Amino acid sequence: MADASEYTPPSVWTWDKESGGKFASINRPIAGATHDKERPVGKHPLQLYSLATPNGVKVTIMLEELLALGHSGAEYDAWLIKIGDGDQFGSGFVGANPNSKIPALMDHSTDTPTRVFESGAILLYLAEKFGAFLPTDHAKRTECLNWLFWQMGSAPYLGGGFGHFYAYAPFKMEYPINRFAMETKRQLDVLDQHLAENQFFAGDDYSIADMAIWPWYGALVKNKVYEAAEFLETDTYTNVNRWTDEIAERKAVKRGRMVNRMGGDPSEQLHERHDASDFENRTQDKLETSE
Ligand SMILES: N[C@@H](CCC(=O)N[C@@H](CS)C(=O)NCC(=O)O)C(=O)O
Repeated sequence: MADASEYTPPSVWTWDKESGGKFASINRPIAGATHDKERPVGKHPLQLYSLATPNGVKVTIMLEELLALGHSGAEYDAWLIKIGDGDQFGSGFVGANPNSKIPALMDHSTDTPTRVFESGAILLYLAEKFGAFLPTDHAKRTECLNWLFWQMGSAPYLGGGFGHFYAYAPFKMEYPINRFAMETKRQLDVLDQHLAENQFFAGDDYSIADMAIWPWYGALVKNKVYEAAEFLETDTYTNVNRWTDEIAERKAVKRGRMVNRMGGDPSEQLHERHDASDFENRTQDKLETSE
């Protein structure tokens, strides 16, 4: 591949399947299904099709938080979508999310099943359905939504920008790494300054805004994504670290992180979740020793 500085764009872009980078094999310039595959449906009202990336974890944390509050209608089946294998391009998944990205939710408790895609829309849908983790006071609700939408708009600069060029691109390029490191540090400072004055993003109460932001920025400051904690000096964002630690201690967060997880400690990987008892009986360490 040519050095980045030598590239002159042609007059018409063409699809270079060998462009390199960690996710090159699943990137396509066209939408839609590549193969027929039915969407599995389990016994619960909510059917989640996902993987434990930061966007996936937002939703499993919310579902476990709702169940911890006693909302039995939030019982769910979580089906594994292996994005590295192209499961998101199966016809059933595309029916739930035409954008072919996890997470996607189907609510079978409505007259006809309701599809919900985009993690922020899923969090909002569940918060409204169960009347939880979204303030009812209009000003506080607005502040919660401010931060929810901040996350949806900002994280692509962290993941698709900084994370891609720092950790996944086939070679290191100073220009994009500088540009997105600058933006990522600016975002961390936005969060840090807000958390200096507030326990949580919407004020005193933990909400869907925290559930959206924590899997991305909490993971970044604790060096769980991109191995960039030293490079970005994430320990200097003391308020973000305080908030990250506090949320990590929640039981529902610990459970939510495990669902659809394919890597790390086998005792923290629950590939699919179809019953609350799966956390005790069906983590990978248990399945491997029973084989
Ligand atoms: N804005 C979307 C982003 C979802 C997203 O980027 N999902 C990634 C995993 S974190 C994915 O499914 N990638 C597969 C692909 O791009 O083909 C959301 O928040 O739901």
